[in-house]
Parts: sequence; C-alpha cells; structure tokens
Amino acid sequence: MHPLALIPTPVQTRRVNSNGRFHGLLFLLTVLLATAVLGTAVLGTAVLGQSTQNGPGWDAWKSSCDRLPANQALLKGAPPASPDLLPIRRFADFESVLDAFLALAVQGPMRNASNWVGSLPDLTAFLDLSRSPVTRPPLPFQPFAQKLTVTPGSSVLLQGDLHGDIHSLIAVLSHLQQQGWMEGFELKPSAPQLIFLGDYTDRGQYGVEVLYTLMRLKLANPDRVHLVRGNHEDLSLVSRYGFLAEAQAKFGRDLNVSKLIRLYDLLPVVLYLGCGTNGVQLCHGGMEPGFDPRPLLGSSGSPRFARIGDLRQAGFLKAHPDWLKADPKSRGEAERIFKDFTPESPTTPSVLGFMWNDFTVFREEPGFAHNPDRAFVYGDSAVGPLLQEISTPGFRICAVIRGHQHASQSNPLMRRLVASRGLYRHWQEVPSGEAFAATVQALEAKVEVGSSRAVPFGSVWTLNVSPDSVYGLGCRFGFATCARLKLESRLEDWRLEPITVTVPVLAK
Ligand SMILES: [Mn+2]
Repeated sequence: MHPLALIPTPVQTRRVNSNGRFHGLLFLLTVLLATAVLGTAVLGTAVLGQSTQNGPGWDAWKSSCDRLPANQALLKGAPPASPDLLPIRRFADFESVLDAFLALAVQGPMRNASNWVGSLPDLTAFLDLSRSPVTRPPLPFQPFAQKLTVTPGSSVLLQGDLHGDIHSLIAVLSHLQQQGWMEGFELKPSAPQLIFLGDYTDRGQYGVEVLYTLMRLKLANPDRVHLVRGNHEDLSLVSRYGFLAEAQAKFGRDLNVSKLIRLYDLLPVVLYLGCGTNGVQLCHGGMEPGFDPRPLLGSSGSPRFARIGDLRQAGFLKAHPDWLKADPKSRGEAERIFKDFTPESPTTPSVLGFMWNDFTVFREEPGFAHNPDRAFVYGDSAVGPLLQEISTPGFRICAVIRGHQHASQSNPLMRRLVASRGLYRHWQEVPSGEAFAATVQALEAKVEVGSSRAVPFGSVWTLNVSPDSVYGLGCRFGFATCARLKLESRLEDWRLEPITVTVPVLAK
C-alpha cells in the first residue's frame, strides 16, 4: 500500500484528546506488533564515530529528492512516486544515519553531568539507547531546556515547521549554498548556525526524507546545527498524523519504531540563545511559566542543559500576584487552569507549553486564554512581564521566536504570515472587523514586511510553515522562509531578516 493511502486527511493540529490517543495507540500497537520481531534487540548497536559519510553526497541526495512529486500535487490527486523513486528505499540506509545521530547525542555534551544545571535527569535512562517510550520499562519522559551563547556579531538561521516538506528544505539549503554559507551538508566556518524549531514530519509525505536530511546536517555540523522538539516530535502525534504510517509504508517490516522515536527525547523543548546580557527564547510553541529557567540562564558556560522537571504553574501565579492583575478575566482563567504537576508526556496531565502553546494576533486581546481544542494562548499583556520575571541580570530574555501556529485555511494569522514574508511579529494591530477581514494584499501595507527588522523587548515572532503542504495549498503561498537573527551586545542593534526562497516544484 502506498503511504498516501494510509495517511488520514490532514486537519488542523488539535490537542490530543483521549479518543485520539486511543486510536493512535491502536495504530501504534499494530505497528509495534509488525516490528516486534526486530523489536529492541537492534537498539544499542549504535555506530560510533561516523560523521558525514553516512550516505549519498549532497548533489546526489538533492537530485533524488528533486524527482519526487510535490505534496501539493499529491493533494490535488497526482499519482504518488513509485517506490523505485524514493530516495531511501531500505530502512538500513536510514538506520545507519539514525544510529550515528543517536550516538552523537548520547556521546556529546549531554553526557557530562557538569553540563547540567539543577537536578540531573536520570542520565542512565536518558542516555540509554536500548530504552524508548515503548520499551519495558519505558523511557521516562524527561524534557529538557538548553542554553547556548554566541558572541556579539554572530547570527543564526531559524527554520519553522517543515511537516514532511522535503522540497522546501532542499530549496532553503540550496539557497544557503548559493550564499556561500554551505558546501554540501557542511556549514562553512563563517556561516550562521542553523536552528530548526520542530514539527519535522506528519501531514506531508516526506517526513522520512526531511528527518534524514536534518540528521545528516547535524552529523556534519555537530555543534552548529540544533533541532528543537516540536509537538509533533511525540509518539502519540506521529501515530495520528501520518509519519508512522509513512515510515511503515516506505520501510515495511524493517522499520524499527522504537528506535525511530527514540530521538525525540534527545531534543531540547526550548533553546535559550544568549549574546552578552540579552537573549531570546527559541521554541516550537510558547510560554511555560511552570518552568523557572533562571538557574540555567545564570549558569556559566555553553552549552548547558536543565531538566524541565515538575511544572509549577500554580506556584508561579502565587509568587507573582501582579501578573495579569489588570486583566482579571485572564488572571481568573489562569487561576482556574494552572496547576503544579509532573509531566508524564508532552500532553499529560496537561500540555507542555514550550511544545504546544500559542499567542494571540492582536494587541488588547486577552492576556491569557485556554483553547480547549489545543493549548493555552498568551497575549501581549502577559508576555513582557513574564519575560521580565524569568530573566536574570546576566541573561535577559527579550523575545520569543517560534513556529507552530498554522492553519490550512486562510485566517488572520496565516494572512499576516504570508503578507510579512513568512516572519510575523505579533500584536502590531488592534482587533477590529477590518483587521480580521484584511487580505494579504491589504496587510502588506500595514504589517512589517521589511528585510531587516528590529527586535523590541517582549516581541513574539512566528515563522511560517513550509509551503509544499496543506498549508501552502490552502493559504495560497509558494515561498519558503527562514530567518536570520543577528545578535549584538545591545538589543537595539539586533536584527531579524526573513529570507524567502522560491520552491521550484511549486513554481512549475
Ligand atoms: Mn506544531
């Protein structure tokens, strides 16, 4: 059966409800039974010391990906690629890169207990590649934060959701090569570091190829490529939204699900990037007031890691009686919903905000609200004060840059993302009938569209999702965006620059 036949109709991301999880688990059980023979016996055989020579060179890889039909063409009913056309035909070829990626993660700086701030995770379990969320005993959920510092004058490139869109990823990387920043999979010494903000798979048909490309990038540039964990880097989501079905259709019985999903737990759910005494929160979703990053931010050295541990959302409210005081309805909602808990998964007993939460579009919308179909939504009045509270004198978190908030049908945020060249700063306008209905064309004259933008304190930026997807098709855009963040000593001198790239397969 071809992958397309297995994959459910794309719908907008929803928070996993008990029904959804049940169906996901049923599906997962089927997949696990099918792979039980291979099971976990092959785990722990990680190939050590492999770096860049794990597979085809860049040119060969690119040309084999270029032959694939676009997701948009498949969505419009075009016949899928024959299995012979798939760039990776055997799980073993994917697995050798996955093994090297996992080995790199557990042998890298996370292995060293002195790089962890605060209470350590159970490193024995955390670094044990024979365990995963589906082994017995299961790998415990131990999400973690990472701090990274760069020197003034540095820049990083940020990429939003890819969702199985290999054509956009290849187009962006090709652009970086044309800029002289990359050669093959390798970043040149003068190039910005690459930071990917999660949601690599699901919804598009090429999650396998996207993940493979990202792992190759990491292996070629271990200290300069960073993968953040999105809400789709989670077993229950990939069971429901297509990636496991895609991988099973491509690799059949050889697929080792346990090993495949093992990598998610080795990705930070938030990356605090610092420069001098200022920094930025980079994550997939949004705010998580239950986590206090100050010990991590105040630590010396880079990179440093901290376990998220217990979330103390109610504790945060109690300690900050003034937060949202001017907005009693939002404050009341937070008091009703916030609790102190130990996360058991990204969605239980409540969502992990770094992976799941959202932001409002307009100024003067509520500071805090709960979207029962998804997660918590933060407004302008909540975020600035929250950033102040979780900063330290030596590391002020000035802004948030993230992905995640996308719809396959045109809505106010999607129109703003398209109008602002794929990089939208929230809260530029106040709500009105006119603003809700504004077209992309009208918005181009209203919202920031420049190629170099200041980063004010308290600003929140959403990066657009890649276009070869239900999103590009439904919202009628065909360009991919990554953003270059230039960091200097003074926040006033920071700049965010959207880089838009044509995706050739969509221009045909
Ligand atoms: Mn997401």
